[in-house]
Amino acid sequence: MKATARANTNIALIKYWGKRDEKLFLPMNSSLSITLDRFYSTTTVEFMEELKEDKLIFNNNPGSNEDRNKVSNFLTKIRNIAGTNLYASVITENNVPTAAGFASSASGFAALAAAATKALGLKLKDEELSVIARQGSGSACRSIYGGYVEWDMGTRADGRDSVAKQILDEKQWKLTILSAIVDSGIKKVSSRDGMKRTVENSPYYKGWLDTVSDDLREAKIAIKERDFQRLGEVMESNALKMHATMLGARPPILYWESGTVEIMNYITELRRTGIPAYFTIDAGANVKVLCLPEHEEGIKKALMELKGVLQVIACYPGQGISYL
Ligand code: 2P0
Repeated sequence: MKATARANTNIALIKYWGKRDEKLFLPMNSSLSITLDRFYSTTTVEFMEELKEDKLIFNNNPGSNEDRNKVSNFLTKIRNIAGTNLYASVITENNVPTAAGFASSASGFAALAAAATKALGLKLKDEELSVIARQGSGSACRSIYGGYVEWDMGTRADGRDSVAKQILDEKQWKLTILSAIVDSGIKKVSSRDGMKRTVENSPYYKGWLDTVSDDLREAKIAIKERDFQRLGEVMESNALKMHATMLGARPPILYWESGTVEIMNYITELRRTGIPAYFTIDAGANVKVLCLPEHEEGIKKALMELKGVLQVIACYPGQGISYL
């Protein structure tokens, strides 16, 4: 009753921001992401008769109480599906800069869902696994698949149709995603709390909901036609809109650091010189820059020279869940 799975993290081009059901992790809008090849979580789950509670080892350390509770609550959902009450030992290695605007919860819960369900002998389709992973962390439902992935928000109250699907595999369009790390500290407001506050009281949230499905439609057309400029423009605009909703919340949420703004200005300038590149920012200070592989080296070098940038890592579209 033991299995190990690896899941890559993903970066949203069209963001998930806001829940309509917090218990089931049902989103207010559909979203679209690229699974990245360089950042991943590897998780081993073993269910054992002798355990009196779930055990967690996270990057060679006992996890925090909060992490343990999240993992345990999630495992209970899987225990209920499998009809078992055995506790498990969970050992997870995160090759993701945690809590710095990289979605470590996406790869973490995708790997945990895959390892735990395999350890219990459940034979699931990718879509069923996606629905389960979603209930650990919304963005985890996208990390089941490689390449370009859409998470359909669904309409059902039980969440069975709120599921991700691959729209293009990782080999079908090679783009570069440069992850620029400007602040590796613990972020100030979790995305969970940030999105909740925005839904509750930002007057701009309505503007988000009114336009995000058009953004998604446009991004899908751009991907289908391999139209880089169109994809970049809608991605960047969508990220800025998401951050604008947070600035309108009370108290406001600002994830950007000076290095964040430096990169945004640099990328905007770069486009004026005729080089296409676009940025996106999640619930943190780091910036991901989408560019064509032929421009990757030059842009990476220039980003490294910016004052507020600590590190730049090049990623490409990566694969979905694998079992080790
Ligand atoms: C995304 N983010 O689409 C958006 C954009 C951050 C900004 O999904 O509460 O860790 O666990 O469902 O998935 C990060 O939020 O939140 C996220 P929960 P999650 O990638």
